[in-house]
Amino acid sequence: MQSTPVDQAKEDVTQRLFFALWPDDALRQRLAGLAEDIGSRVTGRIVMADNLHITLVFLGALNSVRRQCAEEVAAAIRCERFMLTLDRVGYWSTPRILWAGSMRTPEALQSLVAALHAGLANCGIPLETRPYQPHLTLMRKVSRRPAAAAIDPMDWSVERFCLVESVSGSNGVSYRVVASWGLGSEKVGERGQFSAILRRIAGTI
Ligand code: 2AM
Repeated sequence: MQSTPVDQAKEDVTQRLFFALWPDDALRQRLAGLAEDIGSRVTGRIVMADNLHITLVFLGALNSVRRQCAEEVAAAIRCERFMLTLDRVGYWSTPRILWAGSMRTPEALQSLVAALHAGLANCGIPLETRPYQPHLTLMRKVSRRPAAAAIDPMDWSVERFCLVESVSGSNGVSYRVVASWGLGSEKVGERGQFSAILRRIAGTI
């Protein structure tokens, strides 16, 4: 079928998108408190509370066809829920960011990112090739490494992941969740119910 000028126009509209873990309000407030606390001792720009997140895969500008492909990949993911403990603050001098992260990356988090990468390979989206380093950016434009400071560990029970749009406005960039998918037992539960039905059918034969 030939594409019409309207189809063409739709394909040309792009959104800047990424897959992310999105903290709930309580965790978001704790993280914002941590950012403010560090921000009182370090020069830089504190990330506003509403924008705090952990990127899983950065996708960049996608047209509607590629976005649809990315969403289909996400919907097909079967990964476990996991607990992520944010227990350290780190600093990278090249992007000049200060971030919160974990001493231990859960295997399920690595699997989720690997599954997304594997699926997205069929969507024609150029992806990051560097090893995945989960981090939640707290401050940007930080000019020097701050003195090491211990933080109270924050346990994050991760049950969903999201597709997020990055929107540039007069007040800077803001992020908007455009879709999300459950992890673990929601889907395991569906499979579990299915197996139970199969067992019941098998029992009647
Ligand atoms: P950062 O927090 O370390 O800057 C939206 O831009 C999110 O995608 C941010 O969390 C950002 O990580 C991440 N990201 C990863 N690769 C990116 C890239 N090439 N350009 C912009 N953002 C990127």
